[in-house]
Amino acid sequence: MAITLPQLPYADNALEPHYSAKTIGFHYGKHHKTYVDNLNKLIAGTPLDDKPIQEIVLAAAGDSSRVGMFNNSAQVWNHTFFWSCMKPGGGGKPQGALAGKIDQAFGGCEKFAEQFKAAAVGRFGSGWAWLVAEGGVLKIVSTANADTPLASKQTALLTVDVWEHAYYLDYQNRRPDFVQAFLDHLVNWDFVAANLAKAK
Ligand code: MN3
Repeated sequence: MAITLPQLPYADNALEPHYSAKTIGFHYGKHHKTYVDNLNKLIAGTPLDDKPIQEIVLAAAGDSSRVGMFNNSAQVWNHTFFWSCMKPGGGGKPQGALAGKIDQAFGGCEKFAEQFKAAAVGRFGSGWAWLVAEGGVLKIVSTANADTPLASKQTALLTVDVWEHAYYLDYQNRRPDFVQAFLDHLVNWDFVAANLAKAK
């Protein structure tokens, strides 16, 4: 069994009141865990069963015989990444080199926030909004369902999960309010800056 559910980087109630322990209980404890369990069934006894999660995602991406493996592995990777994109007392403004790159790409962090929110709110149905680096340039993209920038050779810097399971218990149908709270109170800019430092 190669893939395990990673530990959350904080206590399940640490993001309250913006993201409740109840939501974490279902989102991490049920949804994320189910992707891990499903993936382990799909890779058992195959050459991928001792491979790291990134390798499984890339091996399954674009392979029509491995759609289930792609969906479950990408969701495992996306969720693990998403938990680190938040921290207690997060939000505020990016600093240093990251702030410079954001200014360059979007014309300031307020403009970035507007465009990121528009991508998250405008994603029809289930999916994700991302800040990515590609060829040294920052971009905002959104992906449907399990799709991930990892499969598009983009370096993920930040993501927000906009599947209904990510926000419905706390925000019901108000996805824009969830994304605003994510930006104002939850984003872990130190994690984003560390991802940028590793980007090619
Ligand atoms: Mn989710």
